[in-house]
Amino acid sequence: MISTVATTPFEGQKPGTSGLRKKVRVFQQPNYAENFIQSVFDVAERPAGSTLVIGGDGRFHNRTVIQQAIRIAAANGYARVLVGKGGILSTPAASHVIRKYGASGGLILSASHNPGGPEEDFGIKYNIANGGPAPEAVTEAIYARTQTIDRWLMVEGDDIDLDRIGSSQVGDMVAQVIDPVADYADLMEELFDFPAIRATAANGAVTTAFDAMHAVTGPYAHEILERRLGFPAGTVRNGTPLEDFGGHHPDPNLVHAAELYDLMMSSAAPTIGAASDGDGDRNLIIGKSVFITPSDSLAMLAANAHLAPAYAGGLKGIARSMPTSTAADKVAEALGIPAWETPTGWKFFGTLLDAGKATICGEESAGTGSDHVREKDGLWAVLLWLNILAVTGKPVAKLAQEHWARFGRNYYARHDYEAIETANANALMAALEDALAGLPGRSFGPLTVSAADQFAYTDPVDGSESRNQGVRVMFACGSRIVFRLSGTGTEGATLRVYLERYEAPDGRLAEETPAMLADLIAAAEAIAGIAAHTGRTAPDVVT
Ligand code: G16
Repeated sequence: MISTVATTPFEGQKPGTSGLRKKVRVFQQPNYAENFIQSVFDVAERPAGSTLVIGGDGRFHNRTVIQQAIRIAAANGYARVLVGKGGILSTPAASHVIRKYGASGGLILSASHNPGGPEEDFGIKYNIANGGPAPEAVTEAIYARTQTIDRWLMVEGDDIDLDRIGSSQVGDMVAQVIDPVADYADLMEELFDFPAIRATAANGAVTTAFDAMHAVTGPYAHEILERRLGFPAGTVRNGTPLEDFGGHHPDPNLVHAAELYDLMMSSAAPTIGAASDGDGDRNLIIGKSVFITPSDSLAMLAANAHLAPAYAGGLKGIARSMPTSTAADKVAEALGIPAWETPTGWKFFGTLLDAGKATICGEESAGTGSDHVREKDGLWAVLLWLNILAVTGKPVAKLAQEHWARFGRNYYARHDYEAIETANANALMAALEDALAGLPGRSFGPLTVSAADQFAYTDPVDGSESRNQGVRVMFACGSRIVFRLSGTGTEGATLRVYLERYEAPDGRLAEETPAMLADLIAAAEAIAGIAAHTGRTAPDVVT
């Protein structure tokens, strides 16, 4: 039986960089999740008889919202939902399942790298039929609907058993619980040279440590790295998904994956260390004694992708988000393929991938992926690295040195100032915008500004426009500072300052990053008045 539940709109159900992210207690309010899910169904393109995919990263509140979503989907005319066993589907696996089974879309329940637990974060993201995050036109329509919603629909009935693979009936809809790992693992086996990787795992030529951070990639990594590729048991660390990620912050960076970093800098380091985040779309890559920045990883993967079977025919193009370093552009130039620069947010890559304009995409925020799905993919990046290591027989540090000697090196860091007062952050950005016109020609220490603007983007495929995507300050020497406010936080505002300095192949390629960026750090403070606006004299996180 279908019930209609009267409701009133909530303020602020506006999807950010990647879906709606709020504290769990916000989502626990009666009607809060229901309003948002119903708004999605009210605006989503979903022909009669559609299939919906539902899965999440296993964080606290995941199972509750999945049961709600199933009841609401059944009342809204879906013919079938596919749900990952235990409510689990990594974000890239969900993207694959949407594509493989021809679903009209999917709900991904995750707050990604944000902490989990009753006092922490939750999120809901809608992906469209291509498997990728809904583009801005759709998220804006969803938001508009949340502001006028007056009812949501549900089929009454018991919860379905999320822990048993099989089908059950919810009203007229079939709810099918699927193995969350199998389809994804099969896809990875198609893309990469598993026999070559397996051989290096068997003879010990390549060793690896993968930190799943008690998040969603544990089951995927156990299956792929240990069972299918034969790396020894124990290769996957923190491999059991926990609702609160063991109390940790499931963000694969040098701060939150410090244990892995320490291992990789020690004499006991394996060939490669890697980690992924809450929902499995981000990656961290550290070679023995060498951290590879996400921007460099994108460039190095693109330069060597032809060594993996899926990319042996070459790449169609490389796309990166604007704040990501320009290292990948140099690779695109050498390969004679286009380089695309998009706003922050994986959703902006979807049109380029669908149109065959790009094969590999990446972001400074630890995301890399390809046209195999429409999300960034943490384990994909790790497997492509393993494939490259297996085929070349070279250690990560050597690959990096050779890359920089050929393309030059983009020293890079991101400084985050977290949970600052929203009003102060907005004032900082407004002052920066006001100052833009007067910046060209001014010098800050040895750096002279050559151009400064607010990044705007016109999608080359569908012509849609996105403005105010971050302030760029470019210097005559080729260095760059970008300022923008994060769109994924749940507390106050987070200011991100992205610093980049390029050294040509005949330049200083083997220096320490902080020293190389010192002048840019000082210039960022002088230009933006970070301390004056925020009261902070140092970033909370440096990645
Ligand atoms: C999301 C988006 C990414 C983006 C990142 C950081 O990642 O999918 O495209 O780069 O947020 O965004 P912001 O700088 O606005 O916080 P994830 O892994 O959180 O879904």
